[in-house]
Amino acid sequence: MNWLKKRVLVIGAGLSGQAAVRKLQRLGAEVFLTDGKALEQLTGVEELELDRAHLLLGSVPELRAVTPELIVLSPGVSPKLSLVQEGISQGVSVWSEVELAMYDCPALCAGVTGTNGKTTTTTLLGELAKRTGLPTVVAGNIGVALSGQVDGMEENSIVVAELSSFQLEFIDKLRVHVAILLNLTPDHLDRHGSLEAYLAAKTRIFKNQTATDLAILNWDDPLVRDLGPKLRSRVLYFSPTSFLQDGISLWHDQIVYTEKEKRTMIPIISPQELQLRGAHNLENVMAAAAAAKALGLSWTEIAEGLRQFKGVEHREEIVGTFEEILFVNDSKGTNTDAATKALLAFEEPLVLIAGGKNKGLDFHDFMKVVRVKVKSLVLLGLAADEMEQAARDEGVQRIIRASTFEDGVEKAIAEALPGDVVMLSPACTSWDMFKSYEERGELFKELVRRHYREPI
Ligand code: UMA
Repeated sequence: MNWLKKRVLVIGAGLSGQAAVRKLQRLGAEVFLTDGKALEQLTGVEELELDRAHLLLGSVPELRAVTPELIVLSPGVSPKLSLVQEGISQGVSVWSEVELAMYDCPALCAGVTGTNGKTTTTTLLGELAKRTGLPTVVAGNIGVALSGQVDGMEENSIVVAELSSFQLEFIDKLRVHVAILLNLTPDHLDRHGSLEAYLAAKTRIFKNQTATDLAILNWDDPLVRDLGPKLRSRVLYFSPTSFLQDGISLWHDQIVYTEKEKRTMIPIISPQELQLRGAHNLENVMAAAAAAKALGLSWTEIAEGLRQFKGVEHREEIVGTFEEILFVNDSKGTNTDAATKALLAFEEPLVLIAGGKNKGLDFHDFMKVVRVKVKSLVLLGLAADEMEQAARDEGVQRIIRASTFEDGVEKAIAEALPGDVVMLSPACTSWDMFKSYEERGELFKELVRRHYREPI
């Protein structure tokens, strides 16, 4: 493609948009950037080398004011935007930022999509992929735009990409050599309109696969399982609940790889050896292991990587065991769904620290799980009253109120006995007390270590 002076309109000036602008400028294109926000509301845009004529901020420009040959769409921007619709109707190509990032990248691409577990699986697969010794980049929906990260990569390198439905909706030639689809439950329906449309966007991860590529599918998810026979690529299933004659599943408390035709069964690792907890994480582990094998690692190398993987920071992250009490930082559990999953991942008696700023969720269903799983509930933050009410309605017995975050951690420690788990999984955002869930999680870890006089 000849990029020189090609007129390209980038919509959205966040992480993806800014990375796309930089890449397009390197390619020699004439780049226009638009965003509904004004310059003062955006960060980083001033550092882009764009003059006023090419920065169209604060309102949606008319297509004819730009006459682009290509539109690059940030994932958070709806394609229903009139500008995009008009472009499509006039035959202008629309690419997502990941398409632009990868269109000239010869590296092997391993992509992860699904409704839940994407970040854990992508991070784990990234760690495993690094064990190949090949140059490896981990990026995408995980919080780092792919454009800019993959420049200069060669054939003998690996891109591990977390891909959202928004990003996949506008891929064109992007070939994902090893593609994982973890699961599909209704999500982002406001954007996609229906479950079918959401599924269609997710399955675009397989769009450009060939017979030599690999699709890794969840056997336990009927929507995902049914896709198998329809794909051009090789298919490998995984299942933590049913034994598979071909694929990755559980056999006598071992994660095993089986191949019926070759009559082989290879034990990979026992779930007990993993630091990740919970049934949902078994899915993530199986999928990442299957992909890592396709990237060239041996099962022994994969097992070693799995054993060492501590999880994603702030998501069911093991802080450590102090005086026989296990501390878990799940600060990323900012909604009731995520916090419920975290609670279900542990068998031990739990002391839960919850609360913060409510996202508008109802806490009653969550408190039903708390009643069964949690021995002491420590509540703090803006949502504490509302959470206490829901907890009382659902019959939660031991509820303790904390005045500050520090007070909450100390009260939780005081509640715990050897063999217990103390977990921060707030089911709320951090914005009443912190800038981000990361800051909240960091303070939790620091307070725990300080209490036990561990070096921080
Ligand atoms: N904007 C408009 N008009 C609109 C909508 C948005 O101008 O109609 C502008 C906003 O004013 C803002 C910019 O677009 O300035 C934001 O673009 P964006 O929402 O695409 O955000 P980015 O900063 O580019 O981040 C995106 C992903 N965000 C979304 O998909 C919403 C990030 O995923 C991703 O990490 C990043 O690209 C790098 O690849 C986040 C996410 O929440 C983590 N993803 C969703 C999820 O996981 O559920 C899909």
